[in-house]
Amino acid sequence: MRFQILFSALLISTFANAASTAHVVQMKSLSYEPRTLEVKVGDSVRWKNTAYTNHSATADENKSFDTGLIKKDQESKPVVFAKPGKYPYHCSIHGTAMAGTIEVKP
Ligand SMILES: [Cu+2]
Repeated sequence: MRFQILFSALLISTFANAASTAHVVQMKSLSYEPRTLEVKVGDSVRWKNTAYTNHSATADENKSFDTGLIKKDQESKPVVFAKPGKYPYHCSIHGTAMAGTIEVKP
């Protein structure tokens, strides 16, 4: 009986770890909301533009991800984060005035 409970708990936690979460960051007039988003390895992030002007989400380092320009009411394709670390990014139009970070936890 005790073993069964333990086994079920193990199964549940295995599934929980395997499931990835789909996050959405909003692009406002000159900011990302939330500015810093914490995700887990394997999670995906989409950027949705709720402002009037075009924005992108472009990784600072080597453009490791780049949504391209997203228009009002449109959203990017999902970007999957496979490695832990901090991924600062900015808007290719507005530069460092519009910046955010994705923090990927193991
Ligand atoms: Cu912008």
